[in-house]
Amino acid sequence: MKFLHTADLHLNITLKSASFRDAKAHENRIYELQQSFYRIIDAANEEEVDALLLAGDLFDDPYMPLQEMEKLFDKLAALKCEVFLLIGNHDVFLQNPSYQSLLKGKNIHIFTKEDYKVELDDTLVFGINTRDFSEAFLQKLAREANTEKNTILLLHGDVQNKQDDHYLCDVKTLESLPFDYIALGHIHKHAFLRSHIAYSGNPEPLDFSETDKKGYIEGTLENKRLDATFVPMQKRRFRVKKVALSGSDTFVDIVERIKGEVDEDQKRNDFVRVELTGEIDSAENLDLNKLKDLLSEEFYYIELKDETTPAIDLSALKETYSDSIVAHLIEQYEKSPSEKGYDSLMLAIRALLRTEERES
Ligand SMILES: [Mn+2]
Repeated sequence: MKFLHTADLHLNITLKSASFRDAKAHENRIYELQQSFYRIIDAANEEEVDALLLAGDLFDDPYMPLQEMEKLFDKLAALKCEVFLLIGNHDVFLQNPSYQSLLKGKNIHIFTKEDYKVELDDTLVFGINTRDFSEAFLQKLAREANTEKNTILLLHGDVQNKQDDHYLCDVKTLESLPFDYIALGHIHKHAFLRSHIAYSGNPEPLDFSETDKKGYIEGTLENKRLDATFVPMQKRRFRVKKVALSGSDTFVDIVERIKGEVDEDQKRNDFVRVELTGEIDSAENLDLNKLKDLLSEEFYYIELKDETTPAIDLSALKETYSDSIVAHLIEQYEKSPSEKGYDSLMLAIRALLRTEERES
């Protein structure tokens, strides 16, 4: 049997305003996230998979407009394959029986505590919703998975970090169970924790904390032998670039430096955050609004973060702190200037100035 595994689409999510200051960009992104789900549905059709595994958090809010649900249901019901819909921590509203009856169709399966197993020809598909998880329940399913048939288990939660609010159990426990493939959801970064235990991650990133490659997992399971691979598919990536400025950079220099740091393709398609570092002489050269306006003509999305530090004017300092250790250090440096010497001089001066600030 052939399957496609995806999770964490968070349809209808309100994206954090920090990443989307622009309302239009935000709206467009919500639309793109929906489109990514439809592209996955298309992929399931084109690849002629037998099962589409949705490992939780397909939705985001506790509510979902009925019309959208119906549209989505129609898409899923039109698929030629079986659809397995696990209820993650974000789509708890699916626990509501009226939603379930709306979504359940002949090819759409929602797991419950009682209906935790679906039998396809040569495969058993098991699922435990986030809210229903317990190790005892897991062991119960594991006993039923001791069979000649192929076995798949869907789970949604963390299996690596005990601090997570939705921690389930550790990977070693999962590894000890007789499932041939464990399809995980919840962690957005895709990862094969073992050759047969994997987070698919989400197919489109949500913000700047998700800079990794996105896609879904496609696999086949024949006579309990698994062959699974990650398939990249995302439309846009989030990219964080660091640009180090130096004291003498003019406004035009800074614009050119930023442009030079980003590929043409990335400018047109990606969400780019530029973190400006280094020392600058004059804050006037770093008018972020003016910079952003100018760059926005070439970038699909750009945001700037100022992490520069003001340059220190050595001769002015020497005068202010004449006959002090600061002046002495500067004079020592000026006798034999070097790049390394300059760095340690700056460290020393900043430390001294901070001490003085605290004392005054
Ligand atoms: Mn989750």
